[in-house]
Amino acid sequence: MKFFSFWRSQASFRVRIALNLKKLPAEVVFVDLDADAHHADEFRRVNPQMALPALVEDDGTTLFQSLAIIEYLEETHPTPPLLPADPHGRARVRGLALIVACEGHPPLVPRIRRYLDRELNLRDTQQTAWRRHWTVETLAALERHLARDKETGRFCHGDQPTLADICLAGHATVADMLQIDLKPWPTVKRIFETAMAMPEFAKAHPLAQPDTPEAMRPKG
Ligand SMILES: N[C@@H](CCC(=O)N[C@@H](CS)C(=O)NCC(=O)O)C(=O)O
Repeated sequence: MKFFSFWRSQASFRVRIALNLKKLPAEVVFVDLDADAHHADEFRRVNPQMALPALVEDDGTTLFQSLAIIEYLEETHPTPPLLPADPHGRARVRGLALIVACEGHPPLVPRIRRYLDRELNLRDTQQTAWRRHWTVETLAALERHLARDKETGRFCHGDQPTLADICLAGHATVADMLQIDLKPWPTVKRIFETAMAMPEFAKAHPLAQPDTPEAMRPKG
C-alpha cells in the first residue's frame, strides 16, 4: 500500500493511527501541502480533490477521504475492531467521529484558510480567532456528548479505542497546537491523554513524522 500523507494534516493523522492500530505496513509518500505539492499533476492523478490523505492499494485501487479509508481498512482488516459490534454503538461512534470530521475540521483546512486570507483579506489575528472558535465549538460538542452518555468509558465508547477516539485525538492535537488548554473539557482531556499514551497514537503524532520540519520537533 502507498499512503499519501503530510505531517501536519489532521486527516492523515487519523489514517496513520488506524494503520498503526491494525498493524498494517504502508509505504508513505510525503506530499508537502506548504509547497502546494497537492496541486501538482502527479498528486491530482491520485486524488482529483487535491486533498490528503489518499491510500493506493498494490492493485492500484485508490481510496480518498480519511473516514472512508478507515472504514475500508476496518472491513478488510477487522482486527482490532475500530467500530462496535452493535448498530447503535456503531452509529454513536460514527456520530462522534463526524462531529470532528464533518464539522470541526473543515473550517481549518488550508483551502479555507487561503480563502480567508486572499479573498476575504482577514488579518492573522482574525484568522487565529476563526481557528480557535471552531476548534473550541467542537471540543464543547464532544464534551457534552461524552460527559452525558453512559457508553463513555476509558475511551469514547467503552474501553477500547474506536474511530471516535482517532478523530478526537486529531482534534485535541490541533487544539494543543493552537495552545488551547483542554481543562474546560475534562472528558475530552482524559480520553485524549489515555489515547496518546498508546504507542499507536503517539507514533502517528504530527510532530513525530519523518517529514516534520526539524524546528517543529519537540526538544529533548
Ligand atoms: N474530509 C477530508 C479532509 C481532507 C482535507 O481537507 N485534507 C487537508 C489536510 S488535513 C488537505 O489536504 N487540504 C488541502 C487544501 O485544503 O488545499 C478527509 O477527512 O480526508
